[in-house]
Amino acid sequence: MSYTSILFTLQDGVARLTLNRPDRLNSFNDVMHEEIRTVLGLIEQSHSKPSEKARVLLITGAGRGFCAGQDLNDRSVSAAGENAKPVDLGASVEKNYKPLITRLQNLPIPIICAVNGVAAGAGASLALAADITVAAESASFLQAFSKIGLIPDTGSTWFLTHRVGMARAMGLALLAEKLPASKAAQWGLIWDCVPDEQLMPTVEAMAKQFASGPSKAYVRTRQAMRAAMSNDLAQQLDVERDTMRELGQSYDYREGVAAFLAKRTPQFTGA
Ligand code: T3D
Repeated sequence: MSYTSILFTLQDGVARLTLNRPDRLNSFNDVMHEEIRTVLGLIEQSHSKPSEKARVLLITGAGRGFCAGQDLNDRSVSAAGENAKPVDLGASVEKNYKPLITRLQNLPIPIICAVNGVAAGAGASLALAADITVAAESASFLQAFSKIGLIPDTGSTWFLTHRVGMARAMGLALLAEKLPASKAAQWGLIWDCVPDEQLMPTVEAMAKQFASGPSKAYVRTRQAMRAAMSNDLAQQLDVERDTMRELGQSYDYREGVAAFLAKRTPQFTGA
């Protein structure tokens, strides 16, 4: 299948999605949203075909930016234009941005985001929606929304407050200053910041690890960690008990223990 706004491959369990509108810093337009929906569908369907099953999703951007959020050329209205019919941004969020994050969160595989350059607006939100976000040293995160009279969306109000606390989340949202990747890592907003030339080798090694790892344990880990954001300890201990009961029945658990005892590398299948 060929795409105009993204690149997509699925090989050896690794689904690679590259946002590909470099002249506009990979900002989102309707075509890009549609194409992303298509590939998320392919990833979801791949789970019914074990031979082509995606076991990790790696997202990055083409060119010097990661993603600059909504393409503002599609939002061009004169501030003074009395006759201009304003775009219903709520409808756009409902159609495009909300399902994007919901679907990513529900994918049954880990998601790695390689932030190769500036991540602004909904582009920053997309980067934060991954399970593991690694940024190049030259990259930055910008909650650009207040500069155009909006609030952080695409999950950013949630991701920011949960990851860096209210004081920093509020400062990022209201001041709309670029946060360098190194500071984002220091603050715990992302997993790591690496030298630019190390970005792709780092995430590719992680992707390989996930593609040959115990996939069921990964998906249950994502779910349990997210549940912990709203559960109390007693509820979370129940989540852990129930999940351990389930995973204790899995092939990968038996294989993991057998391999440990035999001092060999485990051959996980994701089953
Ligand atoms: O609308 C809805 O549906 C609701 C949902 C909204 C979600 C959102 O994401 S709202 C926020 C939208 N994004 C922004 O406000 C960010 C706008 N961009 C910037 O602030 C800056 O471009 C950056 C800080 C990201 C990067 O700055 P810099 O100096 O590195 O690059 P630049 O020169 O500004 O941009 C390079 C080119 O990309 C430039 O085009 P040109 O002059 O070379 O022809 C620029 O216009 C274009 N570009 C960058 N961001 C966007 C964009 N074009 C359209 N839309 C963009 N968002």
